[in-house]
Amino acid sequence: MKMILRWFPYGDDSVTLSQIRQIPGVTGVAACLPKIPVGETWPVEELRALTQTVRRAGLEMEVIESVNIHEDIKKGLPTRDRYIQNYIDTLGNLHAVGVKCLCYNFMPVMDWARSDLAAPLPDGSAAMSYRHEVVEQMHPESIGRAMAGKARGYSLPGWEPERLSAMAEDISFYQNFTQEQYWANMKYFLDAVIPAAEKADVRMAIHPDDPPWPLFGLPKVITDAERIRTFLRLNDSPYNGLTFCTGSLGARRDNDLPAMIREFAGRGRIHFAHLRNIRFSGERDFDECAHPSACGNLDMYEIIRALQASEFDGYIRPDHGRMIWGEIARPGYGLYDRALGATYLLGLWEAVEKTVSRG
Ligand code: CS2
Ligand code: MN
Repeated sequence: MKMILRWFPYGDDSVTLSQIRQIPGVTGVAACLPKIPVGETWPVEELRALTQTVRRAGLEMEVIESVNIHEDIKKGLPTRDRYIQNYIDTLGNLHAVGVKCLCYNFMPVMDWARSDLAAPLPDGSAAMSYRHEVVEQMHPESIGRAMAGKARGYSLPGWEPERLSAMAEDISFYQNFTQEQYWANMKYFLDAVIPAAEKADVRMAIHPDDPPWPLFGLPKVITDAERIRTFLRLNDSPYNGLTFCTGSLGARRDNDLPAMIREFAGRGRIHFAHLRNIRFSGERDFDECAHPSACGNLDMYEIIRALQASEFDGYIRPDHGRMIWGEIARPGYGLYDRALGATYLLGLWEAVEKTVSRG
């Protein structure tokens, strides 16, 4: 297992590589090239420069989060083949710089959604929160604009301005789309890309839908155990795997996270784990909270135990943290609370490991 942190290059992050290097036990980052338009090939020269920057700081860059998928691929338009070829070329370039794992998502139109990026918590910190009715009543474009307004000037991955402008049209495109059509487009993508991932030795790790239930009439895919089984069956290669995001999948109370980990990691299909905790405040409402089990509704001890029992050997990162101690940072991605989270998770990991090995 390797503990890493997400990091954004080119000054689009308040957190520096040297700060990350000083978090005990964190050995690398999940990075990205945020300026490449979605659908285009990631140039190998830029990837080389990025890897060198990360390595000079004493860290590894074995994980990329994310190479986003062009909407034409999700829609199944005839233009998709060109974008799929670019994706395949990107995989080759990732291999050339030593990347081992690629986190991506197949969510239509938008990535994650929240009703508030800085909701106050009782301890005086702030965290992202989700209130289903508030989100459903808003127009997606205005959610995007409201979120961007609270992003402290940093980019919001998955809510790029070009996506916002196409949002209304894209949402109406999917209104008469069946779930089967969406699976078929996904399979088309996987069958083309997974052989290239095998050749490049880059494990593909799809991120669950966040939140994991229908929103704005859009198809949803990675939401629960049954759908994940369907997804894994679309292409049986071990390179067709998962990013197991506890905060995303855990928002559905009927998802038994440790059982899902035992099933999917047991079959070698979890390559990356995003570990964060949430606190429920309604059936479809939750606040993000600090990582320890005691702070939220997810049992992090059982989650770590399930990962170890399944001989998970991938990457873990503490997912979103709260904004604490007056820090000003990209929502969810400050230094302090994620550093606390990494330390807590590493402590749990060590405790479980030693308890099991010593019987
Ligand atoms: C991230 C996602 O913020 C998050 O939870 O995990 O935005 C994630 O990076 C993408 O969905 C992966 O493509
Ligand atoms: Mn996540």
